[in-house]
Amino acid sequence: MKDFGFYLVMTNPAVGYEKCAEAAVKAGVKMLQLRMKHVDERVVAQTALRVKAITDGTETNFILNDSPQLAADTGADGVHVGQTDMPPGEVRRLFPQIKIVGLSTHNMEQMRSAISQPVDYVGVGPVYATPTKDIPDPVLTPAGAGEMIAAAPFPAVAIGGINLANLAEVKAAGARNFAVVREVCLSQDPYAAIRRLQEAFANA
Ligand code: 3NM
Repeated sequence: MKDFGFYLVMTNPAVGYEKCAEAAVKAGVKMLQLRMKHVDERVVAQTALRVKAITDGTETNFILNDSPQLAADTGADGVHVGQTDMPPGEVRRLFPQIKIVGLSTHNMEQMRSAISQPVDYVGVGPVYATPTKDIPDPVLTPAGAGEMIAAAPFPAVAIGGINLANLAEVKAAGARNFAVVREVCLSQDPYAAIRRLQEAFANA
């Protein structure tokens, strides 16, 4: 898989999941993740089907967080798993119809392990402190994230506490892809928030 630049992770968008997904598609975002925590599986499935309807036939890949089964059931383009979810090799074996498999990594040891697994991309975080995760891993700092990114033979996505103000520092550390939750999901105008981030990253 090629580098994709900006990756939007949707958790509780201020304007709702559908409007936020529409903004991402309009802005040409290549990777869009649905990340609903502490929500009934039926609600996740319903929301996933609505997001999929919005991304279908566009250049936006729809990635579901955590659950390979639900990703397969809803026809998502991909699934993103964490270190305690189903391992990527098992996802590939059980759900060959899922095109894209991503894995979170939080330190160099996990990156080394990811390199021996059938993943399309990895998350690298948290670059900065973030309240978005219930139990965040230790902060990597841009330099620490940069070392992990340099070791990755596939796209690596910097995540955690990234915003317009620190984006240039993240790029300078070696990130070619980055993801945010709050910087877009807290906005009443997600399209404008996405465009600002895309432009700032391109110009950094
Ligand atoms: N994963 P925000 S940090 C979903 O370290 C997620 O893997 C992380 O949210 C990791 O952009 C994180 O609001 C939260 O800080 C990112």
